[in-house]
Amino acid sequence: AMQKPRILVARAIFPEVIERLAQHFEVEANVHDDIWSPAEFAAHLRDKDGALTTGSERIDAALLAACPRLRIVANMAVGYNNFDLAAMDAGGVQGTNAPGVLTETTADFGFALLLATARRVTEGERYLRAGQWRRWSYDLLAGAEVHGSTLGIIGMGRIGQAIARGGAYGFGMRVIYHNRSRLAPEVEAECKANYVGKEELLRTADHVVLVLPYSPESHHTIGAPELALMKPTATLVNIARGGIVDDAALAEALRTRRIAAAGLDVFEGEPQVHPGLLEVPNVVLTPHIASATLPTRLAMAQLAADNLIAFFAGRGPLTPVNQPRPRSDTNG
Ligand code: 8YV
Repeated sequence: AMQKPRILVARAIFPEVIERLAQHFEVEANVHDDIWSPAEFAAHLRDKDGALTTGSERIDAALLAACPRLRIVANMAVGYNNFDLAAMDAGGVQGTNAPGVLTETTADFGFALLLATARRVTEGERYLRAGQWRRWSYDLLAGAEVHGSTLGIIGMGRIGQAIARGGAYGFGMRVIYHNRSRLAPEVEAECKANYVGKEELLRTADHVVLVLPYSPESHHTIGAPELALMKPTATLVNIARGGIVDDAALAEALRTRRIAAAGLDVFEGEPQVHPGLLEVPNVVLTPHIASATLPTRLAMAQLAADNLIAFFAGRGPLTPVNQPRPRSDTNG
């Protein structure tokens, strides 16, 4: 009889998704969410044909060399900067991500951070909880306008477009965007968004939202030179990836009020957070939760599972991120 493919589920996820995978595969799941070093991850993966990962497991040439049976890694995330695509292409390993299902939820959270940052929501809560609230005053925790302001979006994929629509239709914002490539005119019109260069965006926007994928090219898209271009009243929101922003430069810009405030869901070296960011009051910090609603996380997990099931059924992956050459069979 044909052996079922062996799948590793690298992190604790929804039991119903693991049960579904178990109907198709021989599954080893990290149900207790043990913390694995890269070497331990490799040890669990070495006899597997496929894996479901969550975006923090590095898939590179050394790992592929240790896992000769591996054919596919399905990321339960839209981002896939944990994949070394050149190594996966060369090694014949399919990568898939989980786009679409988290778009609106993640855009919602972009607004949660933007509103909390511009209107100083968490500063206000800390002030109240510390017993400092004695009386009304005209400028107490005065923030920046959101409605009618200029929203600058860097990275105009699905999530960027959802944020543009929310800003334009929900808050009457003037939306400008920068992206590697310009959107089709009908998409620009639907998002009410105008394409501008990065410098113009940084100089003009009242609120800058980062929603671009992380790659060596997008490393430190926002550093000291870019922060220097921004308005002193501007806010910066990062819901993309740590490493898109130079966190040390941002902490300094917040400390010196070079910009007014920032809202950050992702960090360089997370879950570590740059100590300079923890010291300044004008930053809202959240632990990488922009996609965190249970319906959305379930849809992400199901899409990762769908990719594994379709791939091993010979129907091809649903949401591939590379086109690997076929891997030579080394099962013996
Ligand atoms: C995930 C994310 O929660 O989709 C992404 O790219 O960053 C988040 O939605 C995280 O990657 C873990 O899966």
